[in-house]
Amino acid sequence: MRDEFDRFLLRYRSGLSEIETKLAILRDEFSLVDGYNPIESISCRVKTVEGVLEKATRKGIDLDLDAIKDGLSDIAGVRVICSFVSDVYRIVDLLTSQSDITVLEVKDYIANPKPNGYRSLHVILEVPVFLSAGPEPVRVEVQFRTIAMDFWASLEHKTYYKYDTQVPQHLIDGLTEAAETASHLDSTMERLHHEVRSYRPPARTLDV
Ligand code: 0O2
Repeated sequence: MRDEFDRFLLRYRSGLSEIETKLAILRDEFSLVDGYNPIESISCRVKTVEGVLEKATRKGIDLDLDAIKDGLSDIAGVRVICSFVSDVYRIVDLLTSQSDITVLEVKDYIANPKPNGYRSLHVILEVPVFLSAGPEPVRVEVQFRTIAMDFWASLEHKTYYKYDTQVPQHLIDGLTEAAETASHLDSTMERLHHEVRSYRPPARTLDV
């Protein structure tokens, strides 16, 4: 069973490599052609066997590989951190319009934040992985966020982990307020960024 599970997870690791390569190519091209890199970082993880079994059990999914494959969308996860909200949408468009990518679901928590203030854009997609037996579609969850959204989500996650869901109300309120501040910061930074990018310095005259 363990061997079978390791083979099962290998597909997800391969799917992650495919997506990571696509994103790295976009990042490198932007850096070269535009002189500007819209992607701050890309991180990938495949859930552990224990993590997969725990989530499947929690969601009432049968513990067989076919049911797990159908029932869980985040066995393979990629997180893409962008500088600005407009970069998030630009990279999402460029990735999801590639001909070998099938988009299964988009959850836009930037346009529609969660009540606690969580903001990110999640895309669940399928990418083909070419194994010895032929191509196989592999499901990957890609989370896109800005630096400010990531800063907030990391602290919120740590808070819930530490208090084991019994988070005091003043911390919940503080986090919701901080989410508003982060959103405001994103808007301000985006505006400043556009102004700086469109600035053309006046032509210098030569003093002879
Ligand atoms: P981990 O450890 O990050 O993988 P799902 O539970 O995925 O089947 P759901 O809740 O509809 O279904 O999915 P959603 O809303 O797309 O959220 C999935 C992932 O988004 C979470 O994975 C988190 O990584 C992140 N996320 C969603 N909501 C929040 C939030 O309020 N705060 C923070 N910090 N992260 C959030 P996991 O499996 O919960 O955790």
